[in-house]
Amino acid sequence: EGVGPQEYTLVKMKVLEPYPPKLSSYKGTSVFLVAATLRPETMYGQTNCWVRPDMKYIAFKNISNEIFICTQRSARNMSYQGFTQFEGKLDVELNLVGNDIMGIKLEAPLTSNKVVYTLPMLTIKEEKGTGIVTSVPSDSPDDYAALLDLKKKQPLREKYNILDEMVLPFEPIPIIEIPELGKLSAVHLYEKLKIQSQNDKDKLQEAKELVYLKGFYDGVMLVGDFAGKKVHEVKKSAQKLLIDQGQAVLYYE
Ligand code: A2H
Repeated sequence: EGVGPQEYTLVKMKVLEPYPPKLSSYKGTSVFLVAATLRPETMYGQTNCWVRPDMKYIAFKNISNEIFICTQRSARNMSYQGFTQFEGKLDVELNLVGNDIMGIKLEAPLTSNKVVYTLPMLTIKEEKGTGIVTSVPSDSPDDYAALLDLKKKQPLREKYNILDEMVLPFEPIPIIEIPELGKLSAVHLYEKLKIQSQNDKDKLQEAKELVYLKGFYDGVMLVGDFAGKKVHEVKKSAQKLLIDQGQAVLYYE
C-alpha cells in the first residue's frame, strides 16, 4: 500500500430497536455499527450492511456516550484518535460474533432505503477497516457479488437465518453514471467478466480496478445533493456532508 496512513470515512449505521438479545442491555442508548469506506459519495446507494458471521466484534462507549460496534483492532486504533475519553484506553463492554448482529435493522445515512439489514459477507478481512462494510451493489463489484449470492441461494440465506424480506426487495440503485459502464457499473462488470460469486477473487479485483479507473474522473452523480457533478469533485463534499450531519467521522489506519 501507499506511504502514510489511509483515511477512511467511518459511516455510522444506527441499530434500530428492538435490539437483538446480545444488545438488549443497551435499550434506550444509541448503538452504531461503524463501517469504513473509501467512497463516501456512494452512500446514496446503500442497500444493506455486511458483517462476517464468524468474526469477533466488540462494543465500546465513545466520548459522546454512543456505543460503537467494530473489531477490537480498529477500536484500539480509535482510542488513539480521540474516540474515547482517555487516549489509548478502551473499555470493551461486550464481546460479539457476527452472527449475534446478523439480520438486524439499521438506519443508514443518505440512502433512499428507510431501513437496511445486516447480511453475511464471508470475504471480510480482519486486518482492514472495522470489519463492518456498508454495501453499495451498484458501484462495488464485491457488494453486488455477495448480494447476488444471497438472492440466488436460498440455503445460504437459511444458514444465517436471513429472511427473504431482508434481501429480495433490495436492488442496486443507480447513483453514478460512468461512460461505457452505465448507471450500474458493478452489475455491468459482473456480467461482462462472468463473475460467479463473492469468492471469484481475481475477476472481482479486475472489476474493482475498472470501476475505479473509469469512475473516479468520468463518473457523474445521478442523485442526491451533488447530482450532475463528477465523482472526483464531490468525494470530499460528500464526506463533509456526512460529518456535518453527525453521520460519519474520520478514521485512519
Ligand atoms: B468500499 P482498502 Cl461503492 N474487508 O466502500 C473487505 N472489504 C472491506 C473491509 C474489510 N475489512 N473494510 C472495508 N472494505 C471495503 C464502498 C465501496 C468500496 C464502493 C466501491 C469500492 C469500494 C461500499 N462498499 O472498495 O483495501 C469498503 O468498500 C474497493 C476496494 O482499504 C471500502 O470502501 O482500499 C474498501 O473495501 C476499503 O478497501
